[in-house]
Amino acid sequence: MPDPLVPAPVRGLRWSAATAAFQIEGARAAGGRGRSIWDDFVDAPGAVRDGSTAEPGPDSFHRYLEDVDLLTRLGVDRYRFSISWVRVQPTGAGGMNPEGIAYYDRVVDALLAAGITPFPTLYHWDLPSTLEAAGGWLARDTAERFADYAALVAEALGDRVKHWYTINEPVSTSLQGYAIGELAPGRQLLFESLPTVHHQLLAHGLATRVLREAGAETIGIVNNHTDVRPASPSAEDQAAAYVYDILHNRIFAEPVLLGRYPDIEALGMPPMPVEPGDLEIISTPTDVYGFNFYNPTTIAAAPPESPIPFVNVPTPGAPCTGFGPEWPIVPDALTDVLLDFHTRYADALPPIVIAENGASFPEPDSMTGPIDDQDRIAYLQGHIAAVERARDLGVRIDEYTVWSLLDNFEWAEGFTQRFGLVHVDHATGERTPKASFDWYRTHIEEAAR
Ligand code: GBH
Repeated sequence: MPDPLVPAPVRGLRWSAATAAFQIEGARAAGGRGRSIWDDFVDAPGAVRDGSTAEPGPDSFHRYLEDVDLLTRLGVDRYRFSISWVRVQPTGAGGMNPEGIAYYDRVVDALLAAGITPFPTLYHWDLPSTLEAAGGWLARDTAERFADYAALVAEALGDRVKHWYTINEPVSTSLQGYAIGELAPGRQLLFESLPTVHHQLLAHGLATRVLREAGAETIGIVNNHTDVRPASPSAEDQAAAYVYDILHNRIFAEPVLLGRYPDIEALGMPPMPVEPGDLEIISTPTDVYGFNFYNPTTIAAAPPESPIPFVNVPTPGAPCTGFGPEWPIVPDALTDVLLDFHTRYADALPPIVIAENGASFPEPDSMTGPIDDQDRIAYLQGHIAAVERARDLGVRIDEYTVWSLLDNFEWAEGFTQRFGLVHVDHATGERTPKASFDWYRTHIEEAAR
């Protein structure tokens, strides 16, 4: 009999690397693909820092076999990529576009042949433009459309794909896409954007049910979490940090895990458009909880005339990534936020999968020699150690995923930020592993011993 007081030996983490469709595929006009809000965003002059349109970039629509080869060399167990809604269902309604789904058939088959488990995300920010014209995530109907899309994809790939993420970082879409307009669809609705939170979570819940019905083994949402720190012990800064924690972390985690929203009306925000039964749908049990982490956030009270009650300020004493002071590097913050989840949500929290973690640093556009990205190696090493510390303290974490396999299209930053383990020449598509690629490969190898 095993001694119940001695914990069973903990199996090691699974290892993965991530990308997303719009960031790597290019080929926006290929194979009957429709338009998404990101096509509209990149085609609007001045919206993207370097004026780039995500093409050609890594051009994974044509070069996916090179990606699979890189993943094989890296030795990862799994690959997190995303499916472009508008390749599969060009207007966000109606039947399947055969040429679009054929691309994902090829990707999935190549991964399986290489012994790598596909773990796709159904939605990584590329909403069909037709649905945006009908209200986008402000419209409840978009959640129903998403469930239909999930059913189409599950029917086509579900015989081979058993692990699914539903929606990536609804917080980024709501806060940056609809509240302040830094990301597509570029709206500036401030607190009027809150229905987009509810409709994305509803979409997640509806899709979870569809995928379960279709025989999925692993389903999870992917939320981006941050460790929120008040800039000072003053009551004002603490109150501002409390509001930010609710808006960034808790309104996305709690409906999914606990079946309820934090009380945002008490904070003077408009109520969520919840209809009877919604919270049961949103809290449909999932198998994993996808958790993205990049940096902690230091929050101060905003001046009284500001329309939002908080400001993001630099984190004292922390080195920064290529994004500058808005991306401080503090690995301990990841341990803290994981422990916080573990104690706060306890049994309601399924095993965590770290679905993204990584950093961009200034690197040349064209290669003149090997890229010795010691800064990225230190970042990854520090954060993987932070995950291991949280596991040692009892947090259930099954998987760690690096963002990103490839340098890719970093949204409004265009090609100016490089997150890859692999350098990509965005003019030629040429891929060259960096020192961090070899470091991660060796880390995976050694972890398996
Ligand atoms: C994740 O977002 C995303 O899931 C992934 O697609 C992305 O590439 C990765 O992290 C790195 O950013 O300067 O206006 O472009 C994390 C949240 C959202 C933070 C985009 C940086 C840049 C805003 N990120 N944001 S902008």
